[in-house]
Amino acid sequence: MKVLFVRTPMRSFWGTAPGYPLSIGLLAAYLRDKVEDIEVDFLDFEFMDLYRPSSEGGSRLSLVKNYLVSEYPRVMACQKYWESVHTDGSPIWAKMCRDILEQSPDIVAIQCYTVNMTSVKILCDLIRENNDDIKIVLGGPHITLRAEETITALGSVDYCIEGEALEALHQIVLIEKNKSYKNLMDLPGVWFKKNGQRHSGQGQACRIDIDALPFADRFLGNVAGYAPGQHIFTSLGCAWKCAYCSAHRINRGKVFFRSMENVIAELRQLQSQGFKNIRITDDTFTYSKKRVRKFVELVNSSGLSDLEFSFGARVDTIDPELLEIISDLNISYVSLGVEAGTNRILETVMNKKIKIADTISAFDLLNQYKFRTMAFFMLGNPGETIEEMRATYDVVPRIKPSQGAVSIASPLPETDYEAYARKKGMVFTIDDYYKLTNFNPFNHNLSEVKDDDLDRIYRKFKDRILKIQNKYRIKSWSRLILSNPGLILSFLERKIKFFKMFRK
Ligand code: B12
Ligand code: SF4
Repeated sequence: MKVLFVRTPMRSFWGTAPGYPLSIGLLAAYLRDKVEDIEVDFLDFEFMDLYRPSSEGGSRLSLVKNYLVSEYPRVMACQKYWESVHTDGSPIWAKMCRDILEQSPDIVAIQCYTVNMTSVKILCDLIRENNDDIKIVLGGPHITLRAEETITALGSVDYCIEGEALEALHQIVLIEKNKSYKNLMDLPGVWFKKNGQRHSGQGQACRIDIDALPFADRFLGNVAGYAPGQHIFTSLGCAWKCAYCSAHRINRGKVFFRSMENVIAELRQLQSQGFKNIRITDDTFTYSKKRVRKFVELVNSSGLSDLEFSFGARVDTIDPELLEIISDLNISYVSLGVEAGTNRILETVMNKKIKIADTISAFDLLNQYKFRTMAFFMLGNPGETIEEMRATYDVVPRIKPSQGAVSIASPLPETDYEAYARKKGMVFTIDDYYKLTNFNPFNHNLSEVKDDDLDRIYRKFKDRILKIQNKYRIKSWSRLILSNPGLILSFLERKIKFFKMFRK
């Protein structure tokens, strides 16, 4: 029995080195642990050489120039290419299908984020056109949010797993291995079709004991090309309910904590495997000071102090006591969602439960303690005016982040932003979910500002961020190269690969 995990490309369209997918590593390790005689593999199409006609992105030379002068033209060229492959019958899908069939899997398990869903549909239909026997299983955040819609819209798919997928996938593998269908209705969260009718097992599966899970497999697929570092979680889920985010829906508002001893055991394994940069994926790592203190103590007493960590925090969890605790940790940067510059957007529109004063005092403190920071901003929020966007723009020099990123708000499924978009007549389905990237001001503008104005502000914002970023990059590259000269080679390799994609 062979299970082939698949990820369709997304970030590679923008030339960003993708990270190794933690959830696929975990699912693979779980299956190997539970099922005898199983072969598990991973085809990561983020590493596909995407053929890009010069008419779509400009010549190689202009691209290099754009890359150096301003990020904006590059981002727009990439967005245009992304849109064209979803509408023009691009040959990349047939190539993916061939690559999958060449591996002769019994089950193809595809990871689904909303922005990938149009490509997932194209790919599943192609697999089915060419092969009747392979079972196709879908899982991931989009399926957790829209399982019924997906199984209804995708005739080619056999199973959709809503929510916690480890045990459900294990059971599907056993059923397919033993060719028996008797238990399907007993599987919580599993959607399937029988005799043309769709069915679902009872309810959504709950998270299982996370301390009992095997550690994620870190070596599936094309390991050499991934962005340096590995992801790890110490908790799953989020207790807040921000209007643009679906994290709280995915875990139904609950937060599941992993014991710090178990986290440390996995970190030891990562250290022994040669990983140094660790990114903690928790929605809010700083949720509990008590847990953070324990984490820092255990890292330092377990010979792990050479590891470098980055993590996400809410600005309202940053205070001097927390910063004293994490001062004993080797931190590359702390990520924070700044999002907007006015209390109206933060509180009324986003339901962030923070004020702009909280953001400013958090950054002042982080800067005072000399932590490097990564700030995330959003433009195009529901009902946002041009003055409110300006206020967000003006926050950047006030808080002085080390790095930043700006997105156009997108109405993701099951969020309040989606409800707002629908009221404005913007309804997205599987055929156009690809439009929901955070990079395009023209596809899903929820603000009061005209598309062209939003585009202009977005462009200015990107330039401002790029300036900060360049300063930061020079500093951190020098630091990295001094500590690991081999990295410069792998960086150059990645950049050469990226520019080659643009050659005719
Ligand atoms: C960490 C994280 C990232 C990391 C990924 C780290 C990594 N390399 O693994 C980074 C920063 C790279 C990232 C990027 C993006 N992310 Co993100 N991310 C998260 C976060 C915070 C945690 C995800 C996680 O790893 N959880 C731990 C794993 C074990 O649990 P899980 O993801 O729930 O997975 C379970 C099931 O979903 C399922 N499953 C997952 N994959 C698969 C695959 C198969 C085949 C099957 C059967 C099942 C299955 O099984 C798992 C075990 O039960 C979530 C928020 C959240 N709390 O869920 C957002 C979240 C998933 N991200 C989101 C988004 C939008 C993105 C981006 C599109 C952002 C962007 N504009 O670029 C990209 C897309 C990345 C991609 N396609 O490759 C959205 C997804 C919403 C949606 N409707 O699609 C979320 C929910 C946050 C939000 N804004 O609402 N992300
Ligand atoms: S934005 Fe952050 S704090 Fe808000 S709901 Fe999402 S994960 Fe939670």
